Amino acid sequence: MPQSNDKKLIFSGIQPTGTFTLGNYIGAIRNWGPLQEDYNCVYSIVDLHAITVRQDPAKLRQNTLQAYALLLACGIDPEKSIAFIQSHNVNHAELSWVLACTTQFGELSRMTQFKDKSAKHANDVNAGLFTYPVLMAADILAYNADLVPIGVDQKQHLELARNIAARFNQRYGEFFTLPEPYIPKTGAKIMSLQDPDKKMSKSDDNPNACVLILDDKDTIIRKFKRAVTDSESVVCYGEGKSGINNLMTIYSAVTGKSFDEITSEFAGKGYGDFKLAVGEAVADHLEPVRTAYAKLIADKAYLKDCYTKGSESAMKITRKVLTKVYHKVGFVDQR
Ligand code: AQP
Repeated sequence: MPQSNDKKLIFSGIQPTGTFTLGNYIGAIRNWGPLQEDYNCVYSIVDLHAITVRQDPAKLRQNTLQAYALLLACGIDPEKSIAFIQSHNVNHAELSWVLACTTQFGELSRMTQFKDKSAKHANDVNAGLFTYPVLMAADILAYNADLVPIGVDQKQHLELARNIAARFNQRYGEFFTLPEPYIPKTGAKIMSLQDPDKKMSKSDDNPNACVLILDDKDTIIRKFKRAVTDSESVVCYGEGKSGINNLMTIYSAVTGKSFDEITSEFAGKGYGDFKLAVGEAVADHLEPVRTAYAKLIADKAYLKDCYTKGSESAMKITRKVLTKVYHKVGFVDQR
């Protein structure tokens, strides 16, 4: 995985909390592949983040391997990018501790994801859930990343990472690059098919709320047919039409058509025709990912080779950064 000195560095991660949704795909992961040509890219399956919510250990291991295979199936080339599993690089957790000591309790209390997730998991509001954004800052700053491709839901966490970096620089001297968010123009927030005012999430309890990128064609079409819309029947983008707006965003993201083109295409047709067309377009778009995934997941030795090499490369970059950080904060040099 050649990393060139004259290219900017990109870091992004995704949690192995289940099969990726269409939201994860459109908002984040499908944008990662094309970036490999112009940037040094580091992509991680962030399993340390996943345990902020209770996980079944056997299932987590299985989900992590699946997520890694999906990463490659979605176009991440381990020869071009560093693709690794977060827990294989201890430097993330180590840097996280130092950064936690430059993060304020009040800042973390304002994070909307913490508020949402602590409400959803009221019987397990653990310290990891609270400090999640510090670990995310460490993920990014450990590479001095310039850009972080994310969906809109992670924007607040990225702003916090910038604040943490700026505070560290102010205390200890300029060191960390302030990372910029890289948010797609279309599809930065794909909404639930059953509650279009809520984002589509892997961990949604309602299986009809999200399309998983490994769902087969019939399942995808069925989920779109059941998608919640409004009582009108005109396919056009507008206020109070969050269900249709979401379906138009999805259709636009997979076909490249503009909203005006979509409205013309379905003029005089009802929502039923539109939902079917969205389902078919999404299923066809995801077909190559499903095929590539089936091949990759059957070759565990290849996957192991890729994630082992990935973590070795990731460790090399981040150890250098961490050594400098330790020196800056006043720890005695090891050698
Ligand atoms: N609905 C979405 N629309 C657009 N982008 C999204 N992302 C997540 N959901 C949507 C983006 O996907 C990347 C990886 O996210 P993650 O798995 O690390 O965490 P998340 O944001 O918490 O995603 P989920 O699916 O909602 O996971 P769970 O249910 O486990 O919490 C990020 O760049 C995110 O912005």
